[in-house]
Amino acid sequence: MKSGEKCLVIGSGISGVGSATLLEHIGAEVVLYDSDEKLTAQDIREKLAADSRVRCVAGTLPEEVMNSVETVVLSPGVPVDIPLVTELKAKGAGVIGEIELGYRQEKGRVIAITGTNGKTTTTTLVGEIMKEYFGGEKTFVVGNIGKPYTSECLKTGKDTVTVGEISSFQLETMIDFHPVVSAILNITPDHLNRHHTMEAYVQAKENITCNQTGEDVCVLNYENDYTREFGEHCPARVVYFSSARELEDGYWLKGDVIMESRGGVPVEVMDIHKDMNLVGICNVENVMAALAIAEAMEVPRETVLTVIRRFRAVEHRIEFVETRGGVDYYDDSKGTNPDAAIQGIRAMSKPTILIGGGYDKQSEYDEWIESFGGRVKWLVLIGQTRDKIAECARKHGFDRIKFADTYEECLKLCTELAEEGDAVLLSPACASWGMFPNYEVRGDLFKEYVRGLDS
Ligand code: UMA
Repeated sequence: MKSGEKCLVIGSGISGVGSATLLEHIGAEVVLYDSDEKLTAQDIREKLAADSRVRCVAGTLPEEVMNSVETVVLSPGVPVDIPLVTELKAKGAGVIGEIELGYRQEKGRVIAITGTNGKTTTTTLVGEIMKEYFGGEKTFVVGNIGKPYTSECLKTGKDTVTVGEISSFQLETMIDFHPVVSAILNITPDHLNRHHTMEAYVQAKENITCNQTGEDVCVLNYENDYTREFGEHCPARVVYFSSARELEDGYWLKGDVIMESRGGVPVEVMDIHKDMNLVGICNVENVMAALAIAEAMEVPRETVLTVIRRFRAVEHRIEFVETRGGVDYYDDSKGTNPDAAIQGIRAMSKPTILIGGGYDKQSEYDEWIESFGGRVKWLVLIGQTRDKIAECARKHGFDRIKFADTYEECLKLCTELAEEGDAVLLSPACASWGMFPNYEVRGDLFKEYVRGLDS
């Protein structure tokens, strides 16, 4: 990126603001653009520092900007194949994503974690491990987790470690991005409205290793067909983990104990009940991935175990909220696709009133409904997908379904339906968009409602 380079940042969310601010700092001539017709240039300007000289544009992009742009930086929510981007490319502009832009200023080592599910928990845990060993001021946790890379990258140095949660949206636009350790936790259908085909989604995930070599490490799940097969042609040295079988090399689960094998020699690492506070097999997999990543970063095992022992659930991920009137309430608002929501259901041990439905990502709900396995007492549906889910549930012989028009009505209905000894689980299998700005707001409102109930 040279000084004076004409850059266009598309999207004025947190990634766009981070990118525009970074680009201005490094001397580029920046336009921050948002296609949302409801925004004004002034709305965008207010998101930037008062002394920022970034030019803000909302609605339609002027022809003169279109013709002069040299580099386009896409926010993760901006699809790479929209007409605007195609046209800019045809005019000769280079297109990168926000993570790639951040990486170009990176001076230290990078750990990058992706996967359909588990990436926030694993990234948070790995971040805690790195902070414990390398120090809080030397560790940066960025990416899809909610902290734009571009807002942290200038603080990095030779001895820092950046831990990135990287989504498939962010992986579509990588060029130089090169983590020393990467992980693909699992790949199951998600975001197909954006990627169009499963092949394209898998390709985006695998892109996390696009610049890795045999000197780097890639941690993969042996129990997921896509990631296991990818291990056979992955450019990095592969370390597998498995929750279902013994591995000659890698991390695996033997009863309640996580084992590590090297050259067929197994050693006990930790007990999944005594040494961790997280529930569900998905979290055992996340912990195994974190163990493998930490090993690749040469963090002493005792330090890793100390952090795992004190680590608690990430907010909105099968998070226990309160017991009210003998009913346990769990917030799994992060269950934004069927596969994540299956993990939520599996973690329940009581009859469960389940809240489902939301934004339509063109997911299939069959496996989710099949995972109910007698645990779901009532399914309360909200949002755009409610009819599609109800139809799918009935097809699978499940008809204990209620509909709610508003979130408030839904929460009240759950409390009415729940009896002492039951659980209420918010794990919608859908994104929150359309009803809420994000899954955090959906989860926070749930928790606020529960905490306001009589105990
Ligand atoms: N916009 C345009 N043109 C478009 C599309 C969007 O101008 O064609 C504008 C919108 O009007 C809006 C802005 O872009 O003003 C939003 O940009 P964004 O959607 O990229 O949102 P950010 O606030 O920058 O947040 C993004 C990630 N959002 C998405 O991937 C949708 C955040 O992940 C991430 O935390 C953040 O960058 C920091 O890296 C959220 C997410 O939902 C949590 N991720 C998906 C998921 O986890 O399933 C992938």
